Amino acid sequence: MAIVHVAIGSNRCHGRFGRPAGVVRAAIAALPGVVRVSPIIATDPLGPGTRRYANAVVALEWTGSLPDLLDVLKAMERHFGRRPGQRWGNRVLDLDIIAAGQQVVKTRHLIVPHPELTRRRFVLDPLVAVAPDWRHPMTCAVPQLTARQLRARLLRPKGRPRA
Ligand code: A4P
Ligand code: MG
Repeated sequence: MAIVHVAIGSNRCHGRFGRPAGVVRAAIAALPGVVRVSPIIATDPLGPGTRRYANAVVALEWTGSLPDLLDVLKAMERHFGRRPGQRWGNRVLDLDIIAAGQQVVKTRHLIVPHPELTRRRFVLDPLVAVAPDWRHPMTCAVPQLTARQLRARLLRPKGRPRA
């Protein structure tokens, strides 16, 4: 059994679930094995999106493989009405596997930990809420940096050395 962290994003309304925060709430209710839930936060779009996002991170217990979980997440995105479109474009639901303990996966279809995780406040803020002490298995620092430390590093003004 692995604890997997999944990031949830939405910046389009849904006919039944309403505004993006309602879509995220519905996705949290539909995901299997959820054991921890971050607050749902409103964030400015990164990339070509034109609307604000609702973002959250959950921890879930998963007994299968990570590719199987990705299949479940992609099926859920389709079920919520997501249609293929522009990369990073507006979407009703985006589900990304952020981390799975210390597992590292690099295939054509799946990269874990998510490669953009360390650069995104809309992922690190809710990740810190559910797993502040999770350690990124691939940072160069020894010991490897926790979610809380990665967030502090991202927020530190550029060029200012650590105290
Ligand atoms: N894929 C590889 N690794 C993973 C993983 N760890 N989790 C592959 C999920 N999928 C993974 O994803 C494209 C392909 O990535 C998948 O088929 C899968 O095999 P997608 O969801 O179809 O397309 P996408 O989401 O447009 O692309 P991508 O690169 O996943 O974008 P991101 O990283 O999801 O970013 N701004 C705010 N404020 N909040 C957001 O949530 N999200 C994005 C999308 C852009 N700007 C945002 C937000
Ligand atoms: Mg995605």
